[in-house]
Amino acid sequence: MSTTTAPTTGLSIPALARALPRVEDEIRRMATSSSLPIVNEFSGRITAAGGKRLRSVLILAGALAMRGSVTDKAVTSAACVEVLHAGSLVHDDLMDNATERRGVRTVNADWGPGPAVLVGDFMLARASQVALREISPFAAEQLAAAVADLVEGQVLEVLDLHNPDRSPDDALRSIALKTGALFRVGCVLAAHCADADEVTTTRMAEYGASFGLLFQILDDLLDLASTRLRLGKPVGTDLRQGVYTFPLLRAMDPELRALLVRDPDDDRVAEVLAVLRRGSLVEDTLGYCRNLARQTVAALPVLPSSETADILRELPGAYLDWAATLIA
Ligand code: GRG
Repeated sequence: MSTTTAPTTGLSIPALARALPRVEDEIRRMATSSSLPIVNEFSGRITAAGGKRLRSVLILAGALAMRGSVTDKAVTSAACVEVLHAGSLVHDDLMDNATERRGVRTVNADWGPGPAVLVGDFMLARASQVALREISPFAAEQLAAAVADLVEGQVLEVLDLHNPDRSPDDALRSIALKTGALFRVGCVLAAHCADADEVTTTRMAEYGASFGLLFQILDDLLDLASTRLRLGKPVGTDLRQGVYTFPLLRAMDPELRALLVRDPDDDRVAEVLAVLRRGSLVEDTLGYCRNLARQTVAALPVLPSSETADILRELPGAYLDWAATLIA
């Protein structure tokens, strides 16, 4: 989903639009804070290349909706989450042998696998350090727990590579950790920075976790049901890597199972995608996601009436509608 434009719901709100450049400044400061220029070059490259900044939008909108303003700590929280996210992408690209991310060359492609481990580690360490020093020990602890979740989610995915017996629930467990945890912690930090009460914080955590699941399931669906032209990147990558995702596992039947092989060539990938698209993959997954989007919104705490609270209510559905437009 990297090169297409995600929904910009909310960016018409001046306080939100003003806060995003502050987050960018913080990201740049953190990602280029090494005493070693070469580390700054690589850590700075992936973070400067952008990304949708969806996690930041959620954190800033959450802070605005709960407190009415975006504090420096909320800005730093968004930047820490983005730098952690980018660090995990550096490691993910290394594991996938990817050569491009966010339209720029990956660290592993340009500098090698060992340095990619180190650059990702630097980014994780710096984000944790800034969280401890500039937000709070609670924030640092929550972020560290989210990193552990990301790692466990990724381990679960690796353990199930090429496994056609992986169940949809197995896939959900993995993505709740590898993607849901960072959305969740972002919303928890937004509540923390807004001095929200415990009930509000718990509900924001549920909203974030559920949004993360929705986001990842749609990402997985697009890899199976969109096109290179619409998506701006190749499709079928999960199949090539042996990652059998939630939408595919729900569509599993004997015909599909017989087509799933290790290292499929282009013709086999095209055949699997064609079988999936002829069936109810899209309808089934979008139906599941519509329900999940409703659950996500229902998890929101009671919030004072504001434009930003409306954004938090609209964003899950807007994201789903946007993803649906990318399906062939
Ligand atoms: C040490 C933190 C750490 C992680 C190591 C590699 C790994 C374990 C975890 C991978 C987690 C991962 C890459 C999950 C996928 C998350 C995801 C949906 C990424 C794409 O997010 P977007 O589309 O990306 O928001 P942009 O580029 O828009 O920010």
